[in-house]
Amino acid sequence: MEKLLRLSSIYDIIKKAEQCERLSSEDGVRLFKSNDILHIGHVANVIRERKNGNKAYYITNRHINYSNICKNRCKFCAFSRDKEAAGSYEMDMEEILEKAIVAAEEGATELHIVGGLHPDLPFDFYVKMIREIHESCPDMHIQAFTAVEIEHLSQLAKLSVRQTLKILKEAGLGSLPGGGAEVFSPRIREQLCPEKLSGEGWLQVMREAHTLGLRSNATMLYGHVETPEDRINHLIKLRELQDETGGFMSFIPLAFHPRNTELSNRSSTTAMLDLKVIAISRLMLDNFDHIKAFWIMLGVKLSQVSLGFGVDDIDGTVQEEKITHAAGAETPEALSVHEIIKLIKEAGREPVERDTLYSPVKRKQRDVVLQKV
Ligand code: V47
Ligand code: SF4
Repeated sequence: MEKLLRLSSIYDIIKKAEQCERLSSEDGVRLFKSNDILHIGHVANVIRERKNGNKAYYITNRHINYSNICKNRCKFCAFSRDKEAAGSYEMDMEEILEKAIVAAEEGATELHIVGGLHPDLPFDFYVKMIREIHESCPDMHIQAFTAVEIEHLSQLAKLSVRQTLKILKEAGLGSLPGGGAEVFSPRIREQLCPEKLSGEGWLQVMREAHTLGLRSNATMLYGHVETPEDRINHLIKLRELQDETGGFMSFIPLAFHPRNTELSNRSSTTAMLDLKVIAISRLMLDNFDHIKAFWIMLGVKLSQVSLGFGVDDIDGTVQEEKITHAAGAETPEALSVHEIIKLIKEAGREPVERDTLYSPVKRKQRDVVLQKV
């Protein structure tokens, strides 16, 4: 291996990463331009094992996409609809609460709640949603609203982002998911999602959340029109904010699904790109504890393989995710805990059920057997 590695054009970068030296943007771009996936993956795996040992995390969770009505028109999104358009929907409070209660009864520890930027639901609706779920399911962690939604809510409430976050936190919000980050490059945002909160705006919402004690995830949507340089700049911005706040829990690379979007002429990501993005993210984000494979987007099989390429978390049972499925994802709607455990064990890893904040969940054996999801 060492002999082969010496012949590799990225030998110096692999050695740097192995010695825990921080990689520069030039290093990152060179890694993307290399096809030496086995050496990149190997060193990402070394770092992953130093951070997480042999553990592979999963969570029992449920997604609630409360509405697909959105005033933005991101070109990569197949989920959103105008209010009057065919296929638009919004769940009422009763429906949302029922989904939350059923999820709690079925053993979920987390609800992942996101939706479009609805033009006329009032701020009170969102606060009430969090409060009522929190009151009905006090043990459930509510991870809700991307930074983009938070900014939208602050405009509805005519309050600062900080004040908006404080009110939501008091109502029971536990943490923020990592969506809406896309790629921070202003050039790409102008091209794909000009109405969306800017990259700097996204980072500022996360900064505010972290300083209020609300932790969050981070994402990057890749495989559309971005360049390796755009990806690396994105990762470096995340790394800088993490140095400042330490508030990010995990990073989730999101593979673009083109079907039913304005970019439907583009092809889906390849396994080579998916594994490179995962492994290079693990190497660049030296201050992130966790790299998560969202199996819904990555596919179940590649998610399993990714456990040897830098990933230590394969998300969870998910249930009823609509955003990727609207864009043609062929993955199932949900995986059972038993299926997730089998995937992890077959990859030679030790499955650990975690809660949102990465504490292990202890269940009685009987409860695991009875778990419906
Ligand atoms: O913000 C939209 C992306 C995100 C498409 O925090 C698309 O744990 C692929 O952020 N193809 C929402 N992606 C999902 C998300 C997420 C998912 C799982 C876990 C977590 C977490 C966060 O999905 C959006 C956008 O970046 N997206 N359209 C598409 N066609
Ligand atoms: Fe709206 Fe989010 Fe879809 Fe953009 S990605 S159109 S903000 S739902």
